[in-house]
Amino acid sequence: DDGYSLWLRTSAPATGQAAVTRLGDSATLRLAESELRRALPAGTPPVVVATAAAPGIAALGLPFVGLGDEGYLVRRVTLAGRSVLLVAGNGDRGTLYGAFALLRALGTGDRAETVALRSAPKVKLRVLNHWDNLDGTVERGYAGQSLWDWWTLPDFDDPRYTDYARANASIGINGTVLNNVNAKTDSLTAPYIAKAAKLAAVFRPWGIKVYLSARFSAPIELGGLKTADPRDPAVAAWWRAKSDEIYRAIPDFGGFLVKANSEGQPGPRDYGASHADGANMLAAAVAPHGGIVMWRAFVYAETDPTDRAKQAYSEFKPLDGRFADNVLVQVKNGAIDFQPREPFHPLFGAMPKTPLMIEFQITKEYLGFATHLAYLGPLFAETLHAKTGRRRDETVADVVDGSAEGHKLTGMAGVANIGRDRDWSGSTFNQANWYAFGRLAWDPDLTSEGIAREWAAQTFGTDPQVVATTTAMMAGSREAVVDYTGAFGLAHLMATGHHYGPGPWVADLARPEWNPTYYHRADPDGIGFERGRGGSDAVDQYAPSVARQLARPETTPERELLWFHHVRWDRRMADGKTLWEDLVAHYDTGVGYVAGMQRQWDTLRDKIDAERWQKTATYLAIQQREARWWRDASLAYWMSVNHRPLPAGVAAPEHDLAWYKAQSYPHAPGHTS
Ligand code: BDP
Repeated sequence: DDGYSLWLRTSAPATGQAAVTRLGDSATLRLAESELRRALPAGTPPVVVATAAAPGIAALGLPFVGLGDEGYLVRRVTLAGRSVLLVAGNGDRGTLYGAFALLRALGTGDRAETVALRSAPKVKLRVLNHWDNLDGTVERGYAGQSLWDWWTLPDFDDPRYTDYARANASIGINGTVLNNVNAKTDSLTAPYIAKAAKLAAVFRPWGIKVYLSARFSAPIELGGLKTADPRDPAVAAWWRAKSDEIYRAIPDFGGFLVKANSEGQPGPRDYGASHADGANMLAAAVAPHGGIVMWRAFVYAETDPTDRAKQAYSEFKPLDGRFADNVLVQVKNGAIDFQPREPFHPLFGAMPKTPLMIEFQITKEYLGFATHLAYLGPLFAETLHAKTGRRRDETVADVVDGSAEGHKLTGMAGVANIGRDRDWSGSTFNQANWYAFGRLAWDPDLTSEGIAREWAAQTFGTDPQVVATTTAMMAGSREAVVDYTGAFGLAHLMATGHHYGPGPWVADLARPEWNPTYYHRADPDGIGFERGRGGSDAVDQYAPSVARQLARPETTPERELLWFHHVRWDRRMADGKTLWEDLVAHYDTGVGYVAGMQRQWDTLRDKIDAERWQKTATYLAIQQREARWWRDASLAYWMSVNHRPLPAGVAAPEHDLAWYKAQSYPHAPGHTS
């Protein structure tokens, strides 16, 4: 088993298939029918696939109200005198999601006789962001080349495009941004619009819309204009015409994603205009077609290096209320950059008049690439379930799903970990992160444990030992990465360029906030970035109650201590040990967790097919070696700064600091191009 089937394993034997009847006809309903036919176990009661409007359904009096276009019901009903299992939504897409939900329920142990489901997505736009380049490489992608073969599109319809759409539909993803946020203008030229249109046609019946990352300077580069100033009528007219052209080819085109004035990308600030000016100009271009703009808040300017973590808030908070109705501001889960642990971004809850989309990174740029086993469900859920302090019990999820302010346009974006590797995501367990993103985008209140169980049962089968063991491995795996790369809220400690291994000593990069030393601020006495009131005062970007808690080290959760405070190495921690002792212990806990996963995986050797078992075992061995590398290199460096001995009984780093500093991996995967 090469992992190609993801969590969608066909269980129907060739004979004895369940009876599936379809009421109504559309490409999407036909897919719902065929998905059930291919996977329903023999012996399932007769199934009827329909929409609420089909003959005979309304008379059943089922609770379709509130399900919207995408929600579904699965119920045992009597239809024309027959007892059947009805799978139905108000619209075709709801029915398709219902079909997948039924298969998921059966695949995780529910019985067809008693199954009853009713669900609607809480978030409207559930979108993958592909950081895929037109040359086939993927920025920070660790699962091979891009799935999109731009060269042979639009002629060649690779069957993988359909399989991709099917997998996404099965977890409720309804949008995909095809190209990198570091965008090239070529993607907006006629040939590339035709290529995107082909993908849109393949994805459409699966309920997936296509979006494009737009390069803000395109009116200059493609249109021959002298400026891309959003206030210039010629610029606005160029984007209107470009949008009209796209919509002629892709009538249901979703809209644009924009990275502006960030890491060298052009944007409205180049002309003294604001992010709102830029976003609204593009929004006006797509509005007549029902399109939207996802405008990223990921900005940090060279001119203000005092605290990078404060910049997005400083720039965007004053713009609250100034964005057009069809704009979402897309905010990373944390204020810096997808680190193994970040406190939730202070913008969540701080821009009540603006729909904020949350952006997670599914690809593990800072969590060991494709090789390390790190289940991100806990990372996603930790942010979504964090309390903003703005209103009683308000969570980040409430802001994202619109319930906090009544926003109807809502969204969640995930930077995809999908590539051409046979197993799509570089490893079997990475598939779980794609899966978890989709499920949480559908319902941000789901638990990461529940999602892990669902995924494991569908991926490896319902054998209780397999499910228990794999989910136990997954449960603490992200925390293990936190531990062996740097606990207590340390962040941005990675080497330069490839972001793979450790580089806490790096201090010589051109901009201050590119250097790990900028973030950890270790000195002989202590470590951590002071963001309290005596420091950068980033804490006051949070709601007053949260800010009060974070302002002092004594009341800051230990897991975020060094993110918010510079404290002494010999500070007493909750467990009575010093910070230094505890930090060392966490490195060992992280390394030990990986060894534990190896032992757990060994017990499944006879229960999992050889190919998936072996690859995972090999990757765990790589992870074990590299966790040790992170630990040893980090400890060697911290000791060179604090001149403290290791606590008794702790193993010394294998090599000296110079050795770790000398390691370089210029050809590590996932580069920027
Ligand atoms: C950083 C990545 C960089 C991306 C950037 C972004 O290292 O490759 O372009 O995020 O989100 O984490 O735009």
